[in-house]
Amino acid sequence: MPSLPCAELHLHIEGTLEPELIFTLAARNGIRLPYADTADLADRYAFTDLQSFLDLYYANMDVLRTEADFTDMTRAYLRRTAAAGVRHAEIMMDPQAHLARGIALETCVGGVAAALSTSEADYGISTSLIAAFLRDRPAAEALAVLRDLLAMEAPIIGIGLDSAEVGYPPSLFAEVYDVARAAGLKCIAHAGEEGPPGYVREALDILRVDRLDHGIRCLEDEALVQRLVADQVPLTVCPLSNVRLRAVATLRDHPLPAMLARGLNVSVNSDDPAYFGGYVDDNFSALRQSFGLGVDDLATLAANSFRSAFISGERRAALL
Ligand code: ES4
Ligand code: ZN
Repeated sequence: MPSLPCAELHLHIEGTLEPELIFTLAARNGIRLPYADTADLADRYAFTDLQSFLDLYYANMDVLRTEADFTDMTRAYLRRTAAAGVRHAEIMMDPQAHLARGIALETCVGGVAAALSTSEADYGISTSLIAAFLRDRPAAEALAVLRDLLAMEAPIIGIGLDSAEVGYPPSLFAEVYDVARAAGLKCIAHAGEEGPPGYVREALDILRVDRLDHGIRCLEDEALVQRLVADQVPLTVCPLSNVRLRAVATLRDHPLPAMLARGLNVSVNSDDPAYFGGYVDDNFSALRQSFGLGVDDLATLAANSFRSAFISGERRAALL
């Protein structure tokens, strides 16, 4: 089956670190890993919820030390996702996770941005960068990092909000989003992954997001669904992620077909492909297998990804 051309809008670059690259970077940086080999590491990818994944995700990032490490990770993702059919990617990174380990913003942002700056020439993929803030750390820290990113004129087009959701409602980050919006940045946030529909409402009403990551729990609130449909708010859905983190029991239980049927603006994305069983093409294959999605639904999902991307009309026309 040929890959479906699409845009990837929900992707954590640190979640693309494959076991092989983790071992390569550890060796390069003289780091001893607590795993015997890549198979031993991969055996630990049996997650029970979001936090059980995040613990491993943050631990494995420790192999990222130099600007070249960030560049190599990003280039590996671009190479793989080009084969998946991705023509445009809006890539999130977690600066605070690196700052907390003593890695400078210039190193982590500069390393990822270096790979993105030549993505079109190297891989035929247009790209942009989104700085995500960790909602389980203080909002004051997020605000300080945002101000640093603005001061250094980091090449970001927007901000996101990720990490442990329950107990950390969007409203905590109102000021961060106000500053970002005033600076001309797009506003995106994870909401309704593990958190309740009320968090989706807060992301809309208080953070005034342009796009929502996940949002699947919106279905528990009919009035909220109607609002999301009316406004065509983009929802970046990640089916294999939801299965691996047990937001849904099995892929057959995934609400994506129901969301499509309701007329929600949903796209298919890979989230943390190295951890969740695959890239965008793998997500589409699994959806085809579980639901037998027809060409109309697949075309809608691809079209939704392009119309929900933060790109010029000119670039969109070239992609369609
Ligand atoms: C994440 Cl799946 C997911 N949810 C929330 N935060 C994240 N960071 C990386 N992957
Ligand atoms: Zn995510």
